[in-house]
Amino acid sequence: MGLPRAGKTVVFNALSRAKVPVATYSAASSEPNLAVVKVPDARLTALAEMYQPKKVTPAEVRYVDVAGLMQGMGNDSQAAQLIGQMRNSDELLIVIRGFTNESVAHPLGSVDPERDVEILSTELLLADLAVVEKRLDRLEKEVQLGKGLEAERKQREQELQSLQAIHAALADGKPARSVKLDAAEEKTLRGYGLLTQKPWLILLNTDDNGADQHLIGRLRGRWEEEGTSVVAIAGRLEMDLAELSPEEAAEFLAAWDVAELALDRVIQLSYRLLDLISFFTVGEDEVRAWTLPRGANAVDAAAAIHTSIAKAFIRAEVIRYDELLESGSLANARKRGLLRSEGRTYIMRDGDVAHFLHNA
Ligand SMILES: Nc1nc2c(ncn2[C@@H]2O[C@H](COP(=O)(O)OP(=O)(O)OP(=O)(O)O)[C@@H](O)[C@H]2O)c(=O)[nH]1
Ligand SMILES: [Mg+2]
Repeated sequence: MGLPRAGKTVVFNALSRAKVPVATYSAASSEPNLAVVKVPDARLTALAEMYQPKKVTPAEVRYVDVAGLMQGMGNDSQAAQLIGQMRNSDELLIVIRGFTNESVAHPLGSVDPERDVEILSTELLLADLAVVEKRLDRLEKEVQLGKGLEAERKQREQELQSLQAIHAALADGKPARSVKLDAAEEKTLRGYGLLTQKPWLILLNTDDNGADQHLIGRLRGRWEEEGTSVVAIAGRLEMDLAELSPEEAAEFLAAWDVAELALDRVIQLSYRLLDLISFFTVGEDEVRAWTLPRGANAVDAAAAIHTSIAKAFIRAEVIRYDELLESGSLANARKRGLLRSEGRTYIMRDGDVAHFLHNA
């Protein structure tokens, strides 16, 4: 998301290696563009080299490229549709215009990335405030009436308290995610899809010659905290490079004196901000990365592969991917005692290679 003509579609094309037409003029269509992007992962590549499997399956991130958000867009139907599309996401990738381009007018007349993040942040806070106030109104009445069973009343009171805390934060200009909630409260509130509860990746879309490091420093100072990251990408350059073969792209990078594309880092960052971990399964048929929320246990991991494996779970054989690489094979790792046998409650760690024994 971002202001009109910030280069959202350009960044989307770069990330997804897609070729959605880019408008020189604001042509905000209400149909979002969708792309599924494979997450680059050096660990998966190394495991694939070891196993030479028929198939390598990386983790995926789904990107949605939406229309521009205008300041004070208010309640018209286009704004409502846009906000709705954002509410359904797990994370917001906020594209900020950092490039100068005489032929593309900035909707506010000048290029000023710090101002633009403030404006967008305010719009997102206001959108959340509207949702929270509406819900608070109803909830307060319901709590007063005190209908229902004891458990229901308790739950409503709990929700009221959480919402009041979030309301106070929002009114104070702070995101909903700044309010610490326990897991149960967070789950209840997640249903509202609050935009300031989601992690944000603030992406400065720069000129071809890269980012002003002072500006990046100031943006990081102002915005970086748990659940928010700032990163720069030369959107148009990377979109053009993403269309070339790897060899041609390497030549270009050398000519432009650019060390590497930001693209892969952006994809990895957008994955990591969600507090997900990857575990791997290996074999001659397939080497694959699987995605889990941090804190998931061995049965959750089995369920990610198939519910029948989780149901018939006996135990998991687990090894860290670097230990497996060092050992050269699972058989060697077993001989060296590195292959651990773990039960249902084992908490999966990022980079585990797992094999599940089951009686399904
Ligand atoms: N020079 C330069 N121009 C860019 C860059 N990124 C985008 N543009 C130009 O800015 C214009 C708008 O880019 P889009 O990607 O369509 O912007 P958008 O945010 O998707 O715009 P809307 O969807 O209309 O809100 C296009 O003419 C792009 O070529 C960039 O990094 N450098
Ligand atoms: Mg666009």
